[in-house]
Amino acid sequence: MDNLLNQIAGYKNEISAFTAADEKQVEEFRIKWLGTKGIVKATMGEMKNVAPEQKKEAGQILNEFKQFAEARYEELKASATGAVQTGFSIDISLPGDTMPLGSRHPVTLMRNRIVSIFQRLGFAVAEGPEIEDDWHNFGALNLPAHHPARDMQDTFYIQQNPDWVLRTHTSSVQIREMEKGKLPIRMLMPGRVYRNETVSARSHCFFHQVEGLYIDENVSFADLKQTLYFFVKEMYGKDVKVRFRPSYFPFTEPSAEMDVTCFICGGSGCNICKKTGWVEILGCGMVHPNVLSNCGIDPNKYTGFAFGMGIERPAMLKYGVNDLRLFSENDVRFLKQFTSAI
Ligand code: 2U9
Repeated sequence: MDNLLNQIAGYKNEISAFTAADEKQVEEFRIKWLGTKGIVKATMGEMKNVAPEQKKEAGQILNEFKQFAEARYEELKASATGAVQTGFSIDISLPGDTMPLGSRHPVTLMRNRIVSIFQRLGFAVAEGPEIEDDWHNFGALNLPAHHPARDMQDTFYIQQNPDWVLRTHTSSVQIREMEKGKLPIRMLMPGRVYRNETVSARSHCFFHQVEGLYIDENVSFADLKQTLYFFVKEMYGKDVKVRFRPSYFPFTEPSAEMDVTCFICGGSGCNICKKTGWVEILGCGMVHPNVLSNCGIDPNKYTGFAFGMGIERPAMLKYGVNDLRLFSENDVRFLKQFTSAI
């Protein structure tokens, strides 16, 4: 009887210490301990060797041992099945989780459209700082101090240094490219610019523009027109007509503004074109000789053309946005409407 008690105590320790990594090991446990040829059954068989007066007590101990082994088996089974439920099995017939799709900002979408058209003509993209010094934003662009045209662009000045401004156009990037002295230049400058204007549905204190610059020997106004015709056909379709109106910019001479037949009403007159049938899309001109000299380029040898256009307005027309402020509020209800736009 003592032998049997010792044996059962040893078995119980072994059972308690056993752990199963998976269902297969649980089954191995069952066979070893509770199977028809298992240890529990074999130990029960020891009853026949127990003295008659101890049989009652031995019976209770053996039953308790059997229950102990069965309880451990149930425990092992439950935890092995639990592990499966918490992530190790995959039901490949279930529909997949949908990944939330981000979206590009409508200003980025329009910028990319514009940039990709000029890239096909060989224009490279350049970027530059948004805080500029007076020379790169104004001086080099034929806008010396007190030039009345500086008032055309209400400027934000940086308080710590009155020589620094938030750039009012990306022309400052072109100046930096020209100063490098590597010609010819065929570049596009997209970017954010700042003007001190009251924020409303129709105007904002910052917006985005794309400017272009082409400088080489013998660049003419005809090159400017042909380049912009190509842009307009690609952007608005081949049926759109174009007109140039004389204009004034300090950094170009001659200067012009370019209109296209209204792509909303087709030229018959609507609210967008103010019943004129024409929509202004960009300003342009031949780079002023003073600007070339300011950057160390000989205006007798080189000529160039430049153009500039805002991005928000064409984006508003294309995507039907009626308030400029929506572009900078980052309201996800607005932004997620562009998930499928390209
Ligand atoms: C250099 C020389 C000349 C860039 C130009 C315009 C005309 C123009 C406006 C369009 C709408 C700015 O976003 S907007 O408000 N721009 O009309 N921009 S010519 O001329 C340059 C640029 C760089 C060195």
